[in-house]
Amino acid sequence: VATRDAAERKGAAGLVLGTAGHIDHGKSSLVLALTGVDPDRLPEEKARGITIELGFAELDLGEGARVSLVDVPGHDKLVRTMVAGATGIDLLLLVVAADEGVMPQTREHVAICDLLGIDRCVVALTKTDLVDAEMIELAREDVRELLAGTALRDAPSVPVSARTGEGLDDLRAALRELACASPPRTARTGPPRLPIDRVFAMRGFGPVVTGTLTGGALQIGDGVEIQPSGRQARIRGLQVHGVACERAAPGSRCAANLQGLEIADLARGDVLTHPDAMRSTVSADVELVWLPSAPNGSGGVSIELLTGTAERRAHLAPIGGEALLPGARCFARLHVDDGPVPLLPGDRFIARGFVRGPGAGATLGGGVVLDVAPPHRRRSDPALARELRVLARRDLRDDLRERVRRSGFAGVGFERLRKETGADETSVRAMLESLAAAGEIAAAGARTFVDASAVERLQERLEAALESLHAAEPLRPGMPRGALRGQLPGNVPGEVGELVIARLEAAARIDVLGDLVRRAGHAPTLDAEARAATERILAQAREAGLDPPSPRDWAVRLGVSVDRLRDLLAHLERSGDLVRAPGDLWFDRRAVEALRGRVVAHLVAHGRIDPAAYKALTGTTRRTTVPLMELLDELHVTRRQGDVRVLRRG
Ligand SMILES: Nc1nc2c(ncn2[C@@H]2O[C@H](COP(=O)(O)OP(=O)(O)OP(=O)(O)O)[C@@H](O)[C@H]2O)c(=O)[nH]1
Ligand SMILES: [Mg+2]
Repeated sequence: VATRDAAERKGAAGLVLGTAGHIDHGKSSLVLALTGVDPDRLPEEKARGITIELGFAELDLGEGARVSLVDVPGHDKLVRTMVAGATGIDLLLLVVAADEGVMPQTREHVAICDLLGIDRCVVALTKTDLVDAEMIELAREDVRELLAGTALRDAPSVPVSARTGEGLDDLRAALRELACASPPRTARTGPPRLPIDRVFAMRGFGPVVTGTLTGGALQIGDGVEIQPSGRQARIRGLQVHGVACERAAPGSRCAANLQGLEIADLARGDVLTHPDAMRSTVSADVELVWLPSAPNGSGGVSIELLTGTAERRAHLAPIGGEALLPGARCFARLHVDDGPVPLLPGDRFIARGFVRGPGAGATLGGGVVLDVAPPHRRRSDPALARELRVLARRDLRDDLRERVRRSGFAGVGFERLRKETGADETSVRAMLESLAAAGEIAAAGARTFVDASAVERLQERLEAALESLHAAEPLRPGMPRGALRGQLPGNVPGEVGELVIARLEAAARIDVLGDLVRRAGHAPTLDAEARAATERILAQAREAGLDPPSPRDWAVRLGVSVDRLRDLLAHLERSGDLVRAPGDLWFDRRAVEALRGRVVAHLVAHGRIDPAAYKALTGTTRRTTVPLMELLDELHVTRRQGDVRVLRRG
């Protein structure tokens, strides 16, 4: 408990601040001056005087505000590492050396941060000890121009020197103000996601992974899954900024010691999450910003995809357009060439080319993921762009509404909706309930959801099917439930079919009688010919008494088909004039009732009746006596006991 409190006090539930800026502009020196921690810890970093790997420290901004600090490299060959660091940050510390002003990686880093949706920033105009006030103002103006077209345009700039310490308090104050005013940029709901930026072994304890945690919290003992491999492990230990803790909250720099995996099972770029929380994909629909400095990409462009801490070769192609136009914002389909990548809607990504350009280095664009399970539609299909406009609102209700709508007659399961949206279970459930209450979607069974207008179309289909049955065969009382469901399109699952029938019944559009379904109020009707036929059947049944002909013989006698006769017999059974017995026999109802009276009287007198006595009571042969004995059993008059029948109690 003590360690957990320590971790939470130390900004575990706080925000992540990241540096950015051109090589050698003093990012790491500033981190050291602010925190007392040198983020450049590798011997190679010391020897070359540059940052190579991401560095981490905890920054106390005073007045209880603490943030995690991620220091990135400025080298133009290490932009991928910069993106991996910037991906988890909430706030930006843009470092510009006052003696040099805006330089190529200042531009590229700013473009990347803008594409990542980072909109809270403080600019540190550093190395002020080397220049006069005029140079500081020139640098300030330079930065203002650079930020003008971005979401960072209102960032305050603070002159500072890491060497003399001048301006550090002002910088701290500006950062504190920013931290207190800012909501987190990365998700604090949904499944925990730790995009892994480092993997190493702890002797005797197995592998450790580090990253900036977003989404939900992680706890010691949690079962976890590595994406995209799907490998499972358990969290044996957790640290936030080097302090052991029970639980790491989203928005913290965290290290997790894993049980059940080898170092070789893990790599930078993987995502640690809860089991079954999300899946990886090789295609996604995205909202793309193509930088003004990027080339015209007609048909599609091969890119290097950077998302989270992952790097992939990929392909981007415009949706609903012919080309990726410089300066355009459009929808695009992303295809990952070398293996699935763990993504959720709302995730940001950077697209880089393979040559360095004058504007933002090799960075061509970037954007936000809208759909990690894109439908199989042509990119030119206008419906695709229409759906993406809805998903681009990034509103869970609209998102779920659209996913249920496009699932059509098939509907979509709860688990799939949860995984495709990346929202937590409670919110998804609540939102679906509210959509159902509003009549926009319908729940089929416990976990399938289908669009309300799709259900209506299916209702119409079934009503029409019943209508044409009644018109074609007025004698038929209805359609068996299974046959009726068979009238639905093949992709309609059973629970949706049942929902449609239940809705029609609730709306009193149909009557369900046992296994039979009919249009509400439909009564079998007889035409003149059928009426005449039934009258002849009834007369002959009365005459035959307990010895009626088989349906086959009867059909011949009446000169109708066996099917037709069966329809007529079934009709007379429903009307109560005939009684059907096992063995495909139809008896006159009154003859059966008379027999029942005789059998009961016999049993009252003798307690039991054997087959010979039964035959005497029916006055017929075995052909009809055995079915009649079974019929009275079925009617709960008698009960079989060995070779004899006895009276059923009650
Ligand atoms: N005079 C002066 N020199 C500084 C100041 N800040 C940093 N330096 C020097 O600038 C050089 C680069 O500093 P770093 O902090 O390593 O720069 P960086 O931005 O982290 O570099 P990369 O991480 O490689 O992109 C070092 O020699 C520092 O001593 C400052 O405020 N004044
Ligand atoms: Mg550095």
